[in-house]
Amino acid sequence: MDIYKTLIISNMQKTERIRDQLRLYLVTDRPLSLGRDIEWIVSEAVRGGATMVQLREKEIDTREFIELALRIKPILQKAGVPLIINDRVDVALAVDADGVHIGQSDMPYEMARRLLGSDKIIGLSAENMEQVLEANALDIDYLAISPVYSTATKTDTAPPFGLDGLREAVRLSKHPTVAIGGMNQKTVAGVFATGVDGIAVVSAICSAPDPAASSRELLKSARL
Ligand code: TZP
Ligand code: MG
Repeated sequence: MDIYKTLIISNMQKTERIRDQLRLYLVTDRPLSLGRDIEWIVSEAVRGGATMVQLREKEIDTREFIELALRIKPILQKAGVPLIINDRVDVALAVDADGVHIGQSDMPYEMARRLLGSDKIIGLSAENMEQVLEANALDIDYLAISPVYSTATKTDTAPPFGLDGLREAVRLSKHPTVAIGGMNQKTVAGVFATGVDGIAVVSAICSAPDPAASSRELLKSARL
């Protein structure tokens, strides 16, 4: 087989793998974890079926962030769940994470790709339909539609897409998609009915009394 065919097939395999991995995407949040360790939240979520994990740390030092990521990495490796670092390409490189998630005001996609290489996962947030379309020109691995619903977890967001907006974004995007903002037991069935590949969840897992059970319940409700 020629090299181009091989490359196209391996790209398609990566895309299909990421669609599966997006299904239940835990995004960590220290203040919302009710004093419990991030390691414990992550282990429990994975035990309950979480398929991807993003470490999102806005307050801690670089050193602490790296040490946390190095403690989380073996937990996820054992479970075959990718470790994604929010914003910090330097931290992702330092710990050899599986990828990064960047927002519209973080490092530009092309720079992140140049630093991380073609094998790593790079996810981007789109906050409006124009950004959904712009992302079609980029070789990102997934697109987060942000936010779908307004949420107390992050209040400085763009206006929410809502379900109709999410459905349109999924239709317009050529990338695997994940919905973020207000994903919980009540919203998950309607959200998956739009055709989105997954949900990115903060409070419904991090603040749940039993993060493993909550993860399991979310996946159960996601079954169409
Ligand atoms: N980005 C857009 S909304 C959001 C982030 C990080 C927070 C989502 O939190 P929750 O608790 O799942 O609604
Ligand atoms: Mg960011």
